Amino acid sequence: PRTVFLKDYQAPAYGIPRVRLQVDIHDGVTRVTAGLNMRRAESTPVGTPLKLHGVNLTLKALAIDGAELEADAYTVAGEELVIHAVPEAADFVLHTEVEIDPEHNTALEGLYLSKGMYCTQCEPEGFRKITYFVDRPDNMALFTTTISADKKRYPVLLANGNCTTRGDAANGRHFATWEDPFPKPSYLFALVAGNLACLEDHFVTRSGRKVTLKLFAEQHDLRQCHHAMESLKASMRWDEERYGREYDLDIFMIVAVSHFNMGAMENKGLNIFNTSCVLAHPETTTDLGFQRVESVVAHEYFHNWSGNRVTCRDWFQLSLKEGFTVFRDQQFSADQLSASVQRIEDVAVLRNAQFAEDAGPLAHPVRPESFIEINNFYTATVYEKGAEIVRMLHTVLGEADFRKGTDLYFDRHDGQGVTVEDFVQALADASGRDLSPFMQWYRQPGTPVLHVSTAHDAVAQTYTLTVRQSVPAKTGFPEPKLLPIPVKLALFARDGQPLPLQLTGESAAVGVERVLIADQAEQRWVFTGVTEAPVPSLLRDFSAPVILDYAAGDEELLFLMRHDNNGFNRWLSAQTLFERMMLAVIEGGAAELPGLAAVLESLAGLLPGLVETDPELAAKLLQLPTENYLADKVGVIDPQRIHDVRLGLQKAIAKHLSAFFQNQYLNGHESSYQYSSEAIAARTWRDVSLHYALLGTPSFTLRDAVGENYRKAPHMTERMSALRALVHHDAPHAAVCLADFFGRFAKEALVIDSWFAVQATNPLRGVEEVRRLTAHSAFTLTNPNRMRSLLAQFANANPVQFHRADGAGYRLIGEKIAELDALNPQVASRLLGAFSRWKRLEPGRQALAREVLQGLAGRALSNDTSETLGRLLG
Ligand code: B3K
Ligand code: ZN
Repeated sequence: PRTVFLKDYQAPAYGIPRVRLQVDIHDGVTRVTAGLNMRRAESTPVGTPLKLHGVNLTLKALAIDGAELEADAYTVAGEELVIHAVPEAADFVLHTEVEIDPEHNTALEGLYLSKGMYCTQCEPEGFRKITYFVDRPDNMALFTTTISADKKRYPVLLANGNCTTRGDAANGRHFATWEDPFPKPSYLFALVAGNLACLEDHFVTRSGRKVTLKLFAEQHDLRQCHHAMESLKASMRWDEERYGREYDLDIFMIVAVSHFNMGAMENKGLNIFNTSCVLAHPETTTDLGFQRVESVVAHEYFHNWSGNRVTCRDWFQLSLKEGFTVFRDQQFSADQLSASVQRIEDVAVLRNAQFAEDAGPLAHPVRPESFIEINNFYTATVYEKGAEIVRMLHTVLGEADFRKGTDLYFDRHDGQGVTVEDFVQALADASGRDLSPFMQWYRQPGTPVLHVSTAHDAVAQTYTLTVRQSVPAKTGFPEPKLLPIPVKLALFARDGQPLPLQLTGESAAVGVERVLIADQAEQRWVFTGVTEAPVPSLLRDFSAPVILDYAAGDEELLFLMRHDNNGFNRWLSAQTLFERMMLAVIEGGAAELPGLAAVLESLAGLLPGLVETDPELAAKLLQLPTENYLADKVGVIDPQRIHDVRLGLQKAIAKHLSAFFQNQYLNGHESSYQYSSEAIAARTWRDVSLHYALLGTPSFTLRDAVGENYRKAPHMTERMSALRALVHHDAPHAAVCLADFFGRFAKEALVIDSWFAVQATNPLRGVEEVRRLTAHSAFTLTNPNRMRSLLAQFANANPVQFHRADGAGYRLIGEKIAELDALNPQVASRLLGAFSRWKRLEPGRQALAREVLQGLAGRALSNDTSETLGRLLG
């Protein structure tokens, strides 16, 4: 395996501006014929060998300008076809014919078969599994694609762009030709052949063009496609209004497939989606599922501009399109439902997944400098931290200048493959601001810590914030440098009112909320006219992806939890308080949770009112920092202890408010499903109150009610809430309900996934249960959704069982990774990430984990998995 370095970037020696592709699908073999218009780059000397990427291709014919190549004119070596005898003319035509085997493609990259339909996944380097090509994002080509297949079995034939011809052929076959008028990199190529039903609608763009919208799925899933269609139309409108981006083709298609490595893929005009990100229906899908469909549909749609019209020069720039597009989909989702809840959820993902990644052996900069397998870099860092960098730029510039900047970016670079520098430069040029210090955020890994201390001077009436920053140094990376950290803040008087903010040297106060940039090793901000010591509300809306180290008193945090007018910071204050209490016991050796009585009293005072005004915030406040999050805050991890202490705090809250939680659950009831922020808020609260009610002193009435609510649930959110409660609290009728659930939804693959997941995440049951489920007739490693629903859920979302002291959890997952790696390296490598904390485990577990990892290292593994393993062990 070869390491690729950003510093070695060179433009391609030969380009392919035009492609004519013919894909003939037959049982057992697919023939791909390509006519490639080649162009030698001006800087490439005449006679330079032509190198094309190709993997798992059987070469059948090769010709240049109509003349078949002699066997000694080329070599096929590894992942390359090298043609030695290249014409002198700058332009020539290369004809290739290859055979491929989609039926046995379990890696789900390139062309593969999913439940009887052919589909593709080409990002990042899958196109080379379809035909020989310059398979890199800086080669932009015009594509014409003809597909032929049996007409009865594959009546629907799709590719990018517009369908220009279709017709019948001999032997019951038919064909369709698609032309994409926009030049694109090969990673955005897609084709589909299958027996699919279609939901059709249309959208009129702001300039009055009518765009046909088609959503393809299996016939019986069609009724579950309406939410995705509504989400698509909302996204198209939103991108026009918020970013001035109009859709550019006459047709936009989404195809839902069951076997997919990721969520979805933004192929030009022909998005291919994991069914889990398309299908949604109240009977089968929870609120979380509905929200995921909405945000992924938006994300892929938004890529049409941030990714497709303007793309990446090379894969090191992946965050150019992903960070920006995640930021855009987060903004969109915030506009659809509740903005502060959206921010809480996004930050929870960031703090749980990305901070963990940045603190462990898989840490890398948002723009990596090197990789072996680029598939390993579709990470929380590239996506979520990348989005946070764009958010900081947005915060610093403000909406108007940010929009000027994105307009300039899209305009200036339309049709190009560009770099992160180009993006930041466009924002800088449009706003007249020097944003170059922000580039450092792309270059170094690690989560910065922002240390804040405060001092109030009653005589001078000043309030001083002293701000220091530190970034952990990481082996293998250069010494970290200072970063610009936007700190959005407010100061509250003890009566709960925000104070006007005036810094020394300013003639007047500038509002009650400000963004100040911390960009020095240490600096001071002195506010004047501050008569009494205020309560600082720092890092509002999480204005930077940093760890805030401010020794707030408990009473300050409780105050902010109750009075802050920034909903996000109310949540963050509660999280900080809970975290501190739990760590005092886990790490600090305290015998019991410090300050518990005051916290319980405060919650008792706060919750009844908050449930009336903002039930979702109430629910979020009670979702304690996760076990994995806490594990990242301690030196040596004892997963059992973390679990026990966290459960202890939950039980304390549950017992203190036992009657309240029970009443909340028993007095509420569920009716027909509405997708609105109010309805979701009510359901989320209902679920949380049920969980706490069962942890308190549940009455028989409550226990009966849960079973009853499971049975007569009007929608999946209610049914799943009840089922999870029964299973995770080991209720007597859990087994009966699980069996009922399986029978009821046996035909709904995504629901069966959740049936596996609810068992995999049960903290009371462990390895044996999961192992038993791997032998269930419905389980398979070849479908990534199903595999993840059991194994990834167990390894990542059931820490106390995965980390069982005898190492059985490690052995099970290790064994499955080995099996999976032979089928699908990409998802196997990702599953291995569950071991990212192994070096910080207490010695006993650490030794057991090491044994499993070393066992894997002794096997022949894919590049994907061996790169990840190397970093874990290294
Ligand atoms: N761009 C795709 C990523 C597919 C990569 C597969 N390894 C999904 C997305 O972020 O929109
Ligand atoms: Zn994306």
